[in-house]
Amino acid sequence: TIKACLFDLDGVLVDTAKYHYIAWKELADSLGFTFTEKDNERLKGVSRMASLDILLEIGGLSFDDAKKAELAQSKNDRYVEYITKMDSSEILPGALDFLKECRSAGIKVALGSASKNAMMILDNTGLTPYFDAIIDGNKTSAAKPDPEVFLLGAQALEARPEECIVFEDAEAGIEAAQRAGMRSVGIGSPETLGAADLVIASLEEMNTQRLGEFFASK
Ligand code: B16
Ligand code: MG
Repeated sequence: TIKACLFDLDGVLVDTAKYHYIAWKELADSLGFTFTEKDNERLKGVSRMASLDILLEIGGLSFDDAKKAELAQSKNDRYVEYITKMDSSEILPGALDFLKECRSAGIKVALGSASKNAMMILDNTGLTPYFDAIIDGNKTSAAKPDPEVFLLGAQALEARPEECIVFEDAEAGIEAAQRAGMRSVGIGSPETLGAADLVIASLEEMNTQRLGEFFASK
């Protein structure tokens, strides 16, 4: 049986990747190199400091830890300016209905995000009340593909890994789910998310009946 659904945030419930992109691009511009939307794909699901390392590698630059902390801070300040203005219109199609359905079907719901800004995004979009547990970048010490974020989610919901389904848009997130012993639904394209048990284009294609039917046969 399915007892819990664990959701990634960026790319699954909201599209904050575009704000991450603008903020990283502004940082790259200020450092004098180009950062493209394609480059930004490499940062999805990756923690803030690991993202900075990738960005600096693209720019061919290296800095000491103190300077890196300062750069990450300035990127985050810009990013927070954007997400402060988010509202419920930015919830991705199908996400709200599916969260509501999970709740009425008695399925527990947790967030499993790498973002340290997850709480602000959930509050601004009005999604906070739909979660029984919120595990974000402030509560974890290891980044995806480490399974920590999802194992903490399952623990908070008192569910066993085999009773959990993870919803993820990033390859590293699907790997994290697998390492946690959980089944997964990839949101995006089968080319990148082929390791997931099921891949759909968006949560618009999902409902609790389909979820139950698909995973009962697995
Ligand atoms: P922050 P998710 C991730 O969110 C983003 O996909 C990734 O691009 C970002 O670098 C990371 O959060 C950290 O975010 O700088 O706000 O702490 O997909 O795990 O919900
Ligand atoms: Mg994501």
